[in-house]
Amino acid sequence: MTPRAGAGGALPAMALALLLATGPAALAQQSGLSSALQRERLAFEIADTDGDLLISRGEFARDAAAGFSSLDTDGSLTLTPAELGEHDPALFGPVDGDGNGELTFNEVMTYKMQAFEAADTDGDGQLSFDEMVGAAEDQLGAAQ
Ligand SMILES: [Ca+2]
Ligand SMILES: [Ca+2]
Ligand SMILES: [Ca+2]
Repeated sequence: MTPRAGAGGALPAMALALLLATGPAALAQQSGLSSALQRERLAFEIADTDGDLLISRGEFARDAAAGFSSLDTDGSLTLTPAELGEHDPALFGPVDGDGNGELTFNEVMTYKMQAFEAADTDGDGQLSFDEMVGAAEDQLGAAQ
């Protein structure tokens, strides 16, 4: 359907992992934990557009949508495996609700908002940095 490599250059192999990670964070996979934490902090601050040190559902959804569009290079509102680059099929499957091998915007957002609820351990409808880091660590642990 589309050329294999978009003109936008190669996305990191972990693009899907990043998109599907609980928070805007979860850059933790490639580097040591301390610098990963710094990057999570940065990602958190980017997502926290009103600067109240909490990620609301709206902020989370906006961040997820931005992540989706940055990956959806042909603007089809679906993510194909080619657009995702190298990725772990184990991450792809749970998100691909209808199992057709492509991720729609709705599939991704449904998955992301479930992740939000799971990460919101105190149930206040917002993610603190700690909640986000905790969820990212759970996810990394589960992915090992
Ligand atoms: Ca906020
Ligand atoms: Ca699908
Ligand atoms: Ca919370």
